[in-house]
Amino acid sequence: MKLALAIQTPEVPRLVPVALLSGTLEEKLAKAALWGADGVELMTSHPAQVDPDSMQTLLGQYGLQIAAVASGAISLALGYTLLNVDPEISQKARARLYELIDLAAALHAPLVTIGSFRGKLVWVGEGARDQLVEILRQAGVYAQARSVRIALEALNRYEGDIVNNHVEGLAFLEEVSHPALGLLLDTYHVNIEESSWTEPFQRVLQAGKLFHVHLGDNNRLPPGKGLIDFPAIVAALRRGGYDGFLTAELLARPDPDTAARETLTYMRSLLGN
Ligand code: LER
Ligand code: MN
Repeated sequence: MKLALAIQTPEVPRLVPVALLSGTLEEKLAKAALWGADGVELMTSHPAQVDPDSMQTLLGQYGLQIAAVASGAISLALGYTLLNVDPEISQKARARLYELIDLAAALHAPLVTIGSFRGKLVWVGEGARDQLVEILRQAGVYAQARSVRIALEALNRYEGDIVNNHVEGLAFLEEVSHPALGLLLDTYHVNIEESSWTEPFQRVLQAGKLFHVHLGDNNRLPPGKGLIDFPAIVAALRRGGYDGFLTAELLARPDPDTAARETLTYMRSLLGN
């Protein structure tokens, strides 16, 4: 298992509350490498503005991999969501999703993540679920042709109204029925919606659908600062053969650098590497 930090790219017009590390992009990457991360997860709002060549050069300079290209900054900073009351905004979000996939392909990143960027069923009403199924199936076809996968995040009930937990996630994936689609489990959301620390990870791994993991304690502080049983979760991931990334995506408290450092120190001690 590899450790990554979620960071926002320079063009995002406002601070993303769960993005880590301070400074310029290069300073962020230097700190990530210095403090022992294997990679970064890029939160971008304008994927077409990110130059993949200079990004790859910088990453290579610091020996970092890309864990994922994330969509959260698009909904947060621009209000674009795949499901939206305004069909024009939905269309813009869809175009952005294809740009995220293009960027992931250009960077050889394994996946694109979709959390709050999906929007809400309640905003659209009748037909919304089928609409999302169709959007994701078509995006899956586009992604697969570019060797990119899409990880749909199980989001807590206060942030989403479709796929709140792993059972709903696996059922939704059956509807989408495309191999490029899988699940992202975020320990912060698991804490709110699930009844076991280990079962969600075990079940999704058994289904071959655990594409990605986000880390944050129950209070969204670094792992080890709250109540979540991270040793049990890491053991379950190990037993299930998970060899992907664990990305820290948590509140920048007391500041974005300390939160990143504390996460890496604690998680390295758990992983024993
Ligand atoms: C938001 O709570 C979250 O976990 C992100 O990964 C999705 O936008
Ligand atoms: Mn998350």
